[in-house]
Amino acid sequence: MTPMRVTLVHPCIGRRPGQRYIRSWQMEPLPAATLAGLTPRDVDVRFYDDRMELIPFDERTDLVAISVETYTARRAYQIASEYRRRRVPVVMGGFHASLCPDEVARHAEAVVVGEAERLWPQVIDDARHGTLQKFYRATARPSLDALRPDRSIFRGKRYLPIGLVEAGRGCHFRCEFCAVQTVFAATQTRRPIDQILAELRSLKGEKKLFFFVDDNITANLRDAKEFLRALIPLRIRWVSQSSIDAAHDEEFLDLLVRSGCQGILIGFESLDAANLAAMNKRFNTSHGGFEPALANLRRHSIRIYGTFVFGYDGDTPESFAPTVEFAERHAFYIAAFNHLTPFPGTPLYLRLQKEGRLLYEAWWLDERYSYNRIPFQPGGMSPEALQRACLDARRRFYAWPSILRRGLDPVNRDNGFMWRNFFPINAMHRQDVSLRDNYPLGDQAWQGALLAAN
Ligand code: B12
Repeated sequence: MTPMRVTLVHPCIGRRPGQRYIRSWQMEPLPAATLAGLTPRDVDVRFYDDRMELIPFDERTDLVAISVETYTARRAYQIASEYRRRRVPVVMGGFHASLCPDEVARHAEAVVVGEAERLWPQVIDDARHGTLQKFYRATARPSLDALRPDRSIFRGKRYLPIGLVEAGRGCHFRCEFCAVQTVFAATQTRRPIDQILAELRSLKGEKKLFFFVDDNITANLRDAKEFLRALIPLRIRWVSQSSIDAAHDEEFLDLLVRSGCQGILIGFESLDAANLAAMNKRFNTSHGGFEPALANLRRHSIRIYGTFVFGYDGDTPESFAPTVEFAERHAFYIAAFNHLTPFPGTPLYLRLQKEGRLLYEAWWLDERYSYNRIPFQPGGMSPEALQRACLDARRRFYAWPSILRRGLDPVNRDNGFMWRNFFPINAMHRQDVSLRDNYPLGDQAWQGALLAAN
């Protein structure tokens, strides 16, 4: 008997007609490896990454599983239509499926709402018996003990040589705009340390840098410290994401250095205290705020990926220049200057909807919408002015003189590996500024109407 075959698909955001997808930031997608690891051994698993290869829609398969984020929803629905035309059932999961299950259900035979760990074996079993249900809902957060990502699906594909590893999932903060707090109800789960260490050891030979994809590696500082202590003997290099409040803890800072931390992504979001209060992110200003925290991180040679968001009501055209100056003065390794994005289901989305400030019914599906457009009415400027000012901020930060100045800063030169990579990484971001601007959501060359699921 031919074994059951499941085809996993990681969609891209979209595509301009006749052009390949943007080549930057192509890292191994963990959701696919996680699902592959949860799939029974007797199932034949295929994997296609829409960002870098053509999906062979005519290849035989019994079930297609697509991971959907809000930005990739349009493209995911196009892919689902292709399979539906060939009568292959499609199951969708991921952040967007968890935020908008009813919308996703119109494009998928089955929707997994929430984490897959406890639900995926059931989905496979039901698909095997032709009894797929419409919804599979996680009723509680699953333990991460059984997580065994199967990275063999990535063989032969050209990804950045970075090892993406989960140490934990979720964050305890309730920032108004964040999809993570919405999906995980502001809770965090963690993997047993010995399992993370075993995974890291198995990858150490092939990966020069690890990225712990945790939403906030310091969501529980005591557990984070225990994890960092256990990391020290491995002698790896790693980066992750953290809230800034941890940068006031000397023991934590010391453990960061000893465990091989090279850089931390920190969501500064805004220099304006009223904006931070509106986003429910007042903790950013605890212990004297950004300056002492950044001085501490610098003293320990921790590089910073600073992220900022513009469009809260306290922002005006005058908010941008001081923010870019701040990022340059502190010589951030890289930085993001994003517009505020109302992801469906978040408290921010619900508030803007109530205030009548959403400019599209569902921006992620709207043909008029493209990457970087502002989907809501800001308080302190027009949507167009906000879009332009974000673009200008990126252009300024990634202008060559700024790259050079930041690259020569002692904190960025402190480690040979990170310094060698500073210029290619900044050059990639510089190129991305224009490549991603107004990028289409969905493949523009895709023809026809989307086929709805039953
Ligand atoms: C790593 C990461 C990235 C990496 C991507 C690396 C790569 N592989 O190429 C980088 C840095 C490039 C990145 C970029 C962006 N990201 Co990002 N990223 C993450 C992060 C931190 C971790 C993702 C991850 O691997 N998680 C581990 C996996 C195993 O967990 P998971 O995805 O939740 O999957 C579980 C379930 O959702 C479910 N599941 C997932 N897919 C499927 C599919 C099926 C069929 C089933 C059954 C179940 C299922 O099962 C899994 C196991 O339980 C998440 C936050 C997060 N907690 O997930 C944000 C996150 C996914 N990113 C987000 C965003 C917005 C972006 C950007 C758009 C940012 C920007 N403005 O440019 C870009 C572009 C994204 C794109 N699609 O091109 C948002 C998405 C929100 C949303 N509503 O969709 C998130 C949730 C962060 C946030 N705070 O809101 N990102």
